[in-house]
Amino acid sequence: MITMNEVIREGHPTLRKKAEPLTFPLDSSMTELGEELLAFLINSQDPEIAEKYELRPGVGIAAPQVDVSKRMVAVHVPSQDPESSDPEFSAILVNPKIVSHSVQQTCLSDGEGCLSVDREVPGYVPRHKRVTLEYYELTGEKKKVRLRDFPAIVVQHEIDHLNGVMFYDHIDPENPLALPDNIEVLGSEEE
Ligand code: SB7
Ligand code: NI
Repeated sequence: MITMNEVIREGHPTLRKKAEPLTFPLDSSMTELGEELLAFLINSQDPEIAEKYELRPGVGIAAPQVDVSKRMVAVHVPSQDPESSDPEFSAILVNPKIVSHSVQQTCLSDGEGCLSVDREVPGYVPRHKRVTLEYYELTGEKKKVRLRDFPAIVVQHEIDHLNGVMFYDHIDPENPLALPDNIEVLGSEEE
């Protein structure tokens, strides 16, 4: 089981490397890692399990964050509708790639955080509002999905990890709360 002990933190060189693409068929160690990354997210969002194992809640995690420099991430974004039990977007993404995106940008009103960053970093993180994402499932099946708003932001944060980019690299160092022209600010989750 993945816990916070397996999550590497800022300063670890793997977080600044470009991760390697995977080739199919995946070996079982990679299939298992994908499933473990998704299980971590689901566990981290369960208040009892999260408390018991001291997990920080997360909606995404990338393989480099557990020191595996491969192009794999898991995303588990719960539904905004508390009545619905199906997540808004939940997937293990292998070799994910944004093939097109909107000109329109968005950002979260509370900024972003990261499981690999044990401090609050204030500031807006501009992201594409809509993305078209191509990726492979663990089986090798190719998928193409369109995402917008929060799920699109999460996928951009995770793909950044595959390229050695941290969320705060996008924050304006002169004025962290300066908003680019025409950006839409998204109320994060509880709104
Ligand atoms: C806010 C949080 C995340 C993504 C986008 C906005 C995920 C945080 C967890 N991670 O560190 C995943 O890399
Ligand atoms: Ni992160």
